[in-house]
Parts: sequence; structure tokens; C-alpha cells
Amino acid sequence: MKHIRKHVKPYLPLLISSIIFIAIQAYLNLVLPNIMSQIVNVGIQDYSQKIALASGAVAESLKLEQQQYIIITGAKMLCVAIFTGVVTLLIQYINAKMGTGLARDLRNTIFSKIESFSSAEFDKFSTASLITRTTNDVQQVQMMLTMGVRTIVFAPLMGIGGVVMAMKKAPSMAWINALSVIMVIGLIMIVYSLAVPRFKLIQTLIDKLNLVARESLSGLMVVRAFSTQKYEEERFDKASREYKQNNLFVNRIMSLMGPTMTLLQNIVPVVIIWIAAEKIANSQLLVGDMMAYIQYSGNIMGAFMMISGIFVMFPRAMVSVNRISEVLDTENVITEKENPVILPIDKCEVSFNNVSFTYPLGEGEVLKNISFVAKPGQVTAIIGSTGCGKTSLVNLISRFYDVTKGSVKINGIDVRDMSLKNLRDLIGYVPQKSILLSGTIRSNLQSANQEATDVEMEKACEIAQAKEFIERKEEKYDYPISQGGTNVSGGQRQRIAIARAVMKMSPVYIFDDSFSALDFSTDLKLRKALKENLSNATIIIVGQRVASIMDADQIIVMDEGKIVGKGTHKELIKHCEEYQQIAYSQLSKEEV
Ligand code: TTP
Ligand code: MG
Repeated sequence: MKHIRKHVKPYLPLLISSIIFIAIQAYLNLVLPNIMSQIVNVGIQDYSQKIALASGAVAESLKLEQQQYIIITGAKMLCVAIFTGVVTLLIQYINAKMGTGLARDLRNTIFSKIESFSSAEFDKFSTASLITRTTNDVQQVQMMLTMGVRTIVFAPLMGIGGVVMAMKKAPSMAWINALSVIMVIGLIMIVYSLAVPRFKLIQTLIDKLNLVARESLSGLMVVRAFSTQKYEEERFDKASREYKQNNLFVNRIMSLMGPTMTLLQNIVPVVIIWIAAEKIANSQLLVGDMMAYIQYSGNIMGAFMMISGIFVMFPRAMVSVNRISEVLDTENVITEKENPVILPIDKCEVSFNNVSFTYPLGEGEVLKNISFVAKPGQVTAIIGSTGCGKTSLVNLISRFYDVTKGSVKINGIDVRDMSLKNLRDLIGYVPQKSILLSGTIRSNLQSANQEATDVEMEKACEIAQAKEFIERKEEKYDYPISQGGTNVSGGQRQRIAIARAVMKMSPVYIFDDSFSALDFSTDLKLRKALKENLSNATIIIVGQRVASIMDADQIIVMDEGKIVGKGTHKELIKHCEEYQQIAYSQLSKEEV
């Protein structure tokens, strides 16, 4: 709740003015029946009696007076009604402004919080759930605020005011109101107990629906290739059916309320007229008062009805509030020290010192006792079978995760002591799965370095062997890139991602299996260009192909999370069994 409170704060003036207008609206609503009863009691009943008793000219002037009275009082009613309309409009306007504004702020806060998440936090929430939390859950909160404020202020005023006014008009009929209120409360309680338990369920079902839809849409190609449309359809159908059933249940119950209330609202006036008729005949009650009484009893029931709406909405919104708080309260695992060290963007030596690592949600150590030094001006290659922990290892340098034991240091400074921005400024990183953002080639490249000139950009693309295919395109650097970069080939995507990293002109480069989609000759040209142009940089290359790493200054051979060999190609081929196996499976005797 504290997050919501914090977000409401800027809207306090709006909130207060909304409350004031709502109070005015309630007051006007209470005044109206009273004026109406005057028309009937005085304007019709009193004057008619007087006119009946008078005669001739007196009667004529009384008739005129009666007409005037009715017109003036009617005009009063009209004014009140128009004023009520204006006030209602104002309330709607203020509430809409407040609600949408608050929702926007809240969404922004959640979004920036999510942006600060590291992989560890992303593992905790699913992407689908994060999306629902930023959209649907915020919407629930927005609804609660706008409707809630209205109800919390308006309904009690209306209810209490209605009771007071009704008691004034006809105290002897109070039991009718009491009875109708009891019936309304009973109805609310039944609906409440049936519907509320489903709300939490509905919110999780939206997550699930979102997840299934996202998965089968983003993996559409795979679904088609394996002809699993039917399976996916059934999966979606199941999720959607479950959602539908619960929603239907809740809505059916809720929609029962409408007709039942209408029934009550129509029965009560009949009862009132029935009882009042006798009192009127006995001159214990005025007709106008009875009419006002009917309206007040309607107001009282309406107030309870509104409160019931809140009772239903509130638990639902609370579920959403909690889901939002869960995101906002998540403590980032990767945090900065108070006075972080800032290293100059200069030569960097990366060292692993007895590093062990376990994934936050995983079991068992993925990396065990890793120690090595990657020196500036050198290429350090990491090779090993799939799943041996290469990606996990390089991810520790950029602090996508933190080490469990040991330390990763840059120029002797623990990466955990550095400012995150500084750390990441030092590193040009090409992930194993190259991801481009929607936009153009230019916007993707510039995301790494806003200040880079066109010449620098072209140079980076030349190094990454991307220049040629980019310049063959009609739009060149303004070639549009679709979401995820799916409209360029895998190899092209990799090369744009490499160019993007090179654009940073950072002292450390990490290429996680980044040449896998390139043919041998491009691979060779690219590595040569890297060596020539980034001669001072610390380059760490994760690779699968011996051919592409055999000329590295240092090769680290990994197996099941451990380092099993370290050295140059020549040394390893002599002494390291695992390396020999990999090398002989890929190269001919002469090549080795
Ligand atoms: P990786 O570090 O991804 O292994 P790798 O990069 O050597 O493999 P590849 O050549 O295929 O790219 O994974 C090592 C282990 O860590 C593996 O058992 C899976 C596990 N793991 C997680 O539990 N969570 C993760 O986010 C990742 C990336 C890996
Ligand atoms: Mg990997």
C-alpha cells in the first residue's frame, strides 16, 4: 500500500477537490426531494384547500399565487438539477485526470524497477507476469482509486443523509428502511463470499493466458515446423477456458445483483405507498412527504449498493496492489556499493580468483574454482563442450550475476566494488543470442555509443565484416530492424551485434560464441580485423570451433564447470586430453 500512497501524493490537491465536489453532489441530491415535497405539500395540497374554501376574486388571485409558487419552486429544482449535472461532470473530469495520471506514474515506476532487475530477478518473475503486472494490475488500481474515492465519500453521506431526512419526513415508517437495508446487506454478503475468492485466481489466470499466448506466438515457426498447432491450440484453449469459466462465474453472480436490487428498489416504494396511504387518509402524513420518503429510501439503498461495489472491487484491487508491491519490493541482488570505485576507460586486466558460482534458483555449482587472468592486448579464448559453463563464466564479468565464492577483478578491483555503469562502460559485450532492438541498423549501433560519428560507425561495421552487406541494402544504415532483429539473417544479426560492441571502443570485449553463425572465411577476416584494430583491448572469446581460437594468446579449456587446461594451442595439444579430443574431432592431423 505504501507504494500506492506515495504515488497518490502528487494528486492530493485533485483528490481533495474531488472529495469536496462529491460532498456537494451528495448534498444536492438530498436537497432535491425536499424541494419536490414542498411543491406537492404547499403548492398543490395547501393552495388547493385554500382555493376550495375561497370564492370569486380571492380564489382567482390564489390560483395565480399557486401557479407562481409552483413555477418558482420548479425553477429552484431545475437549478439544483443543472448544478448537480455540472458538479458531476467536474467530478468525472477530476477523477479521470487523477486516475490516468496515477496509473501512468505507477506504470513508469514499475517499468524502471523492472529495468533495474538483473537476470536473477527476471528468473523470479516470468516475463508474462511482469507484463500483466505493469498493465492489467495497474488498471485495477486505477479503477479502485477513481471509483473508490467516489463511493467512500458519496455513499456514506448519501446513506446517512437519506436516513436523517427520511426520519424527519416520517419517523413511523423507519422500519421499512431498516428492513430494506438488511436485505441489501444480506445480498451483498452472499455475493461477496462467492465472488471474492475467485479474484486472485483470475489475476493468475491472466498471467497464464498471457504466457501461453506469448509463447506460442513468438515460437510460431517452431509450432508450424513441428505441426503442433493442435497441441498449442489446446493449450491456449485450456488456459482461456479456465479464465472464461472463472470470469463467467464471477460476472454471473455480479449480474444477479442488478435485477435483485431493481426488484427491491421497486418493491420498497410499493410497501411505502401501501403503508403511507392509510396515514395520509388519517392526515398523519402529507403526500409530498411520502414522495420525498420514497426518494430517500431509494437513496439509502443506492448508497449501500455503491458500498457493495467497493466491497467487491477492493479485494480485487488489493490482489493487484500486492502483485505490484511484489515487483517494487524486490530487492535487487546486484547492487552498487555506496562509494563505488570508478576506473578510467583504459587498459583492463580481467582476473578470476577461485571463482565458484551457483545460479540463485539452481542447484549445484555451475562453476568451480575458476582462476585465470585475461591480459590487455591479448586474446583469451574459452572452449569446452556445451553446457560446461562458458556463458555463465563470462556473465560474471559484467555482473549479470554475482559470484558465489571468490572474486572477479578488473585491474585488481573487485567488480562488486565498482559502479555498475562504469563496469559496463568498460565492457563491449556480444551475447550468445544476439538480440537487436526494433529500429534501424543505425539506431541499434548508436545505442552503444550515442556520440559516434558516421565514420566511426562505418569503421566498426568494417571490423565486424558487416559493412559490405549493410551497404548493399538500399536504405544502408537506415535499414529497418524488426523486433528482435528477425528480418536479418543469423550471421548478419551477429555481425551487427559485434559492430555494436566494437562501436563502444571499450577496453574489454566479450564475444560469447559470437562467430558461430559465420562462415570460416568471414570468421577469419573478422578475427584478423579485431586483432589489428583492438590491439590494446582485453578480448575474451568463447568458442566452439578450434579453428577460430587456435591462434589465441591463451586458451582455457573447460569441462563441467572446471578449468581442465590453460595455455596456447601448441601447449594444450601436447598435454591436455580434453583439448586434444576437441581438436582431433574438428581438424585434420595436418591442421593441428
Ligand atoms: P552455460 O553457462 O550456458 O553453458 P555454456 O555456455 O558452456 O553452453 P553452450 O556452449 O551451449 O553455450 O550453462 C551451464 C549450466 O548452467 C547449464 O547446466 C545450465 C545452467 N544454467 C542455468 O541454470 N541458468 C542459466 O541462466 C544459464 C545460462 C545456465
Ligand atoms: Mg553459452
